[in-house]
Parts: sequence; structure tokens; C-alpha cells
Amino acid sequence: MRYELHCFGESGNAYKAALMLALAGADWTPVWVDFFNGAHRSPGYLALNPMGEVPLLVDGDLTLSQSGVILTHLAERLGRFGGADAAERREILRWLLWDNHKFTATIAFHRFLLNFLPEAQRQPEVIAFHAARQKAALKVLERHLTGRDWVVGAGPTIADLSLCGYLYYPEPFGFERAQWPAIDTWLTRIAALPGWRHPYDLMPRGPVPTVAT
Ligand SMILES: N[C@@H](CCC(=O)N[C@@H](CS)C(=O)NCC(=O)O)C(=O)O
Repeated sequence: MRYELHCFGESGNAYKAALMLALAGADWTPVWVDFFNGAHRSPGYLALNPMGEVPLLVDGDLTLSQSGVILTHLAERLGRFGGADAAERREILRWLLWDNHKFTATIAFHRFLLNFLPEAQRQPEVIAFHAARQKAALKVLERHLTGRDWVVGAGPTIADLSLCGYLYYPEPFGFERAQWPAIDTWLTRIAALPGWRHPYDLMPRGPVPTVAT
């Protein structure tokens, strides 16, 4: 196998990289991380990624973390989804940074609090805080996608793959596609790309200790 992606099915951050590999038709294999039992904090994993985060890409001698770095690296290596010119690449970086800071960061945490944190530890004020920030971030993306097909330029790029990372998951986290028409049609457009697969079809899953009913 050419690429190894350390991942787990519930990780939208890992899905960004897995989707890139799938859409590009790359030769890759997923390596399951037992995240819900703390495998990302084990000495062995920390030796690979001192940040203790998933995803992690192994490409020969190179070991990379941070989905934005992995996506950028794969775009260069595979010659896909990297943008048409320097101006587009700059714009892609802008959206990757915003995604990591404001969009995915909020959505991923909100979904985690609502679905994976043991119920006894859930705090309504914290959940409400994240719900409000998620709504504000969704508004930004909805406005940007209104009247355009892709986040940057005239075709799909890694900016799309990064931003869509959490938006196909079925667990409830206050995101109803019907309420966000531009995002909804954009997600349909991405899902129509040849090679697209749902996160739970692309990455392995193990037992999850706590899932909301
Ligand atoms: N900005 C990072 C975020 C990665 C991230 O937060 N991954 C989660 C799993 S989806 C994680 O490993 N969290 C462990 C932790 O925060 O301790 C990326 O895009 O790769």
C-alpha cells in the first residue's frame, strides 16, 4: 500500500483525508485508531504524532498530521483538487484555516458533546455555546456558497473536502441540511463526484462507549 491513514470512522477530520484518497483513486489503507479507548494518547501513537490527534498519514518516510497539511500534501502528490493557480491556492489556504479554526472546530466539538460524551458530563450551557457558534459558522458558509458551485474556483478543491468533513454524519448535532439550501446542494454536488463514499463506508469503526439514543 502506498498511503496509510490512521483514522476512525467517527472522525470527520480523518474523513477529509480519506475522501481525498478515495476521490483521487489513490492506493491507501486505513489503520484504525481506537480513539474512544484513548489510543491516540498511547506512547506508541504519540511517538508518531506528539499532538495526539487523528488523522495521521504515512507516505513512505513521511508521517504527517493536521488534515489541512495532509490534504495539501496529497493535492501536490496526486495532482488533484489543489487549485488552478497561485491565487486559488491562497484562497484554499484561507478556507482551510477558517475551517480548522471556526467551522470544523465548532461542529466537531458540538457533535462530540451531544453524541459521544457520557450523558452525566454534558453541560447544557456548554452545548448551547457551541450550538450558537455552529450556527454562525454555517451562516458564513451558506452565504459564500450562495450562487457558487464550489468553495474556491470553478471546480472541487481540498477546501470543499475539508469543509464537508462533518456534514454527512447521521448523528444529530443541530445541522439540518434542508435549513441550509446552498450547503445542501453543495453536499449533493460533492457526493456526486466519482469515487465519493460516506465516512462510515470509508473508514473502520469500533465499539463506541457512549452513543446518545
Ligand atoms: N486540526 C486537526 C484536528 C484534529 C482533531 O482534533 N482530531 C480529533 C479526532 S476527530 C482528535 O484527535 N482529538 C484528540 C484530542 O483533541 O485530544 C486536524 O484537522 O487534523
